[in-house]
Amino acid sequence: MFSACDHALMARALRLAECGLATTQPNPRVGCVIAQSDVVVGEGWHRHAGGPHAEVFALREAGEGARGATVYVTLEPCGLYGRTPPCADALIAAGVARVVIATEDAFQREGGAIDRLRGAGTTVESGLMREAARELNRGFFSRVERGRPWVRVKLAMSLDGRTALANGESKWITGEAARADVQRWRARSSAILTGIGTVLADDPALTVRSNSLSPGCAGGEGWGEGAERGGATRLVAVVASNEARDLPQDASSVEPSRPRPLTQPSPPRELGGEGYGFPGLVAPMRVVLDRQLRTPRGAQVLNGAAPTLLLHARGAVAGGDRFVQVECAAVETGAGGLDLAEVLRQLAARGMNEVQVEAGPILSGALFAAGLVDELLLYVAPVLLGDAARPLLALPSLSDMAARWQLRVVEQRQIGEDLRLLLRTSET
Ligand code: AOF
Ligand code: ZN
Repeated sequence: MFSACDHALMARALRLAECGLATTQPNPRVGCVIAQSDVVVGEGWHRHAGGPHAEVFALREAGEGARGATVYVTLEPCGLYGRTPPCADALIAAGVARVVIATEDAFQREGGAIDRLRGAGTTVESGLMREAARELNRGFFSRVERGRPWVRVKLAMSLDGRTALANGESKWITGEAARADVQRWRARSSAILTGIGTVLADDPALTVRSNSLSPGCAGGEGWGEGAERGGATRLVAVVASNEARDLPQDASSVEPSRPRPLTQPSPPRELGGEGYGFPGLVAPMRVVLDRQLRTPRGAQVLNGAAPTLLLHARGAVAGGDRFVQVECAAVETGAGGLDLAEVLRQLAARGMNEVQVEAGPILSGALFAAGLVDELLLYVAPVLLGDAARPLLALPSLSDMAARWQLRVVEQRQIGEDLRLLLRTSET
């Protein structure tokens, strides 16, 4: 059903979508390519919530060139009025002949975009590179389909599985490259979740220090895994030149049907990089599970560098005025503290897609034990810390191997002197 050219153009749309990795929250990352057979006439990606969708940028660039063209879009076009008008109508008005979709969008279930497009005589095909498209928006799909964010637990350990000395000293187990890498994973997250124990022990800022991020998108140095993804630039036989270019915002400046030079997509430069030096970055919200509201005055998570949410037990009282700058919300408590499933429901209700847990062994272990972890980002430093040092996770002891937590290695890589493993827990 799909040709090699279809694959290459959808791969390019996926790379474009990656440009929004740190900027589209709470919206999905979406890319779009419009082509007349194998000639790209327009392309775009979604930059930020409230702004035009990927399809609109691509249609603007294609202008009249969209008539009779094929549209490759990484997410089912919207059929509903949201913050912007439905893309289905824009595609019909532009007279495109065929729409190829990588994956459906449960959020648009009521939208009826596909039926509307077909009703207007447009060919619609779905499922090209679906897995890659779902991978790009694991968090968005998790929130929309399961009502909870995608949960990634980040941990760093020694070769012998220890995270800190017995006295709690844990700084610098991993090297600088690994610590910079963590920043990139933070940047793509909607929230960084920690516990009051970590706040009291380490006083982390949990912000994105973006001088370690490069704003280059899709496959540049800036992202954890972009480099070996994609391949559209090698596959599509329409490369006119390698010169860098900017995506025009004004359709009138575009020559229709001009072969597009398939170079690295430019980052969304028109967005200001307020405070972070990274264009358009949506600063992840810092979320602290602080049952009794013990976060001390002067704690770095209370600085104004990013939004902060303190989740506490019902009836907890904050003394003084130290939380005036941050948001506090009550969560039901269970046997072991705050109800973690409820915490995640509340984060989803606030539009959180990907949550990165950077906490100690107790909170990380409790999330594991409750079956609420999707992904483990594990840095392994080539050091030994000895028997008295602290373990990776506090998990209940098992008497039966059948009850073990089974993970699957998704990726392994060396980062500086350390190893990085990405593991997943569920079938997702
Ligand atoms: C995007 N970008 O390129 C596409 C989206 O109300 P809005 O404008 O924020 O629209 C959000 C929804 O639109 C989003 O959740 C998704 O279902 C759909 N498609 N969204 O932000 C895009 N194509
Ligand atoms: Zn849309």
